Amino acid sequence: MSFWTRFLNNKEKSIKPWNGLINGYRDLLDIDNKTKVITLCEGNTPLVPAPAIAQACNVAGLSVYLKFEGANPSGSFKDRGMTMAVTKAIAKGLRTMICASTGNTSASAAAYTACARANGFETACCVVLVPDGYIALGKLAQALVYGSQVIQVAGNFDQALQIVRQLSEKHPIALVNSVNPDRIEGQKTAAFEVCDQLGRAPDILTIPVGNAGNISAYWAGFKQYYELGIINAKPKMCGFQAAGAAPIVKGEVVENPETIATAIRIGNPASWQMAAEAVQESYGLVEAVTDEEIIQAYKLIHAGQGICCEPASAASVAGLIKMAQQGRLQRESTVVCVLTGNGLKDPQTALDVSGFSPVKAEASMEAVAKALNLG
Ligand code: AN7
Repeated sequence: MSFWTRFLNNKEKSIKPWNGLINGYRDLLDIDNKTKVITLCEGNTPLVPAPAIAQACNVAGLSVYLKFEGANPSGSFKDRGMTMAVTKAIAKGLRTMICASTGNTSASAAAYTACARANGFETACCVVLVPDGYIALGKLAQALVYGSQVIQVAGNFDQALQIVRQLSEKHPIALVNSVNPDRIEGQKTAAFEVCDQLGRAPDILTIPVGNAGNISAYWAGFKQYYELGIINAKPKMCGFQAAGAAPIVKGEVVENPETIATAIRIGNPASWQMAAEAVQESYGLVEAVTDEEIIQAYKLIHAGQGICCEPASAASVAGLIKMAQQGRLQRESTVVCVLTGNGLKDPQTALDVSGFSPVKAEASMEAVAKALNLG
């Protein structure tokens, strides 16, 4: 059989149809067949081998992979939880979504609400509360252009979350923060994908921790695959908070969290308890990385690996490198670092840290050659 005959045979095409994670993992999720699915075909994100990061760790036989969640429709892992949360809210008859956000949850909620409008729920609308002045510009732009109502609160994320919790108790509004269990249910599919892509579970998963929903969701996913016998070991869950916003590491609420990684600028994580259990049950850890370590990792992920992530995401790689430096990685182990969001959301940080300024030149070959010192 010729190559082309095989290629054109549907069974051997390497691109398989993908209709979003609810359709992709329906049997493993809490959803029935009658529910109308609100999806932007999220999930199925790349798991990219990262030799430059493995090299930076300098541990014999270490394999490092990056789970690139920035490839989701709104540019972050939040879409996994949001397809589920908005689908379920709409099915319950709710039409107003609300969330507090450091930027990605709001972008995602706004996108999926627009998707609901497109799919027959014309009255669906979304309200987002964000800390004034502390979200990346791209995320603010997304919430606005997807058509949500944006309220900039003169306070931090933790205060905004308290407000939306109170509002959703008093009014028929769907709270789509990760305190909504549907969010965790959708987000656990990232753990399924990691195992499906690797053909096994990694030995270690490193992940940034903010409100602590995602680390809890991954652990739920790994446990489910283990109980089903799809994997025969579970990874150690290693979570990393920014040093200026590290309540779980310190064991106390941080009243005024501060970090360059605004996505994880959270001082009182809602899923604190669940995250602590994930870490304990998996023999993992939660530790802090400094803004400087985050920026070093952010540069390595971009210039060294060719992958575009936001500063908060780089905490997972910064944490891995720290573990390596402390001699806490076993040889021959397999690590997955979760890159939670797309770097394009925060071009200001990219410009600030890149250390290069563009050179201006006249539009002629000679001028450009001169600028390049080509003689
Ligand atoms: C890129 O959008 O909390 O520990 O309001 O945007 O599950 O909170 C974002 C969190 C990591 C932390 N990386 O995840 C929000 C919000 C990125 C993020 C986290 C967030 P959780």
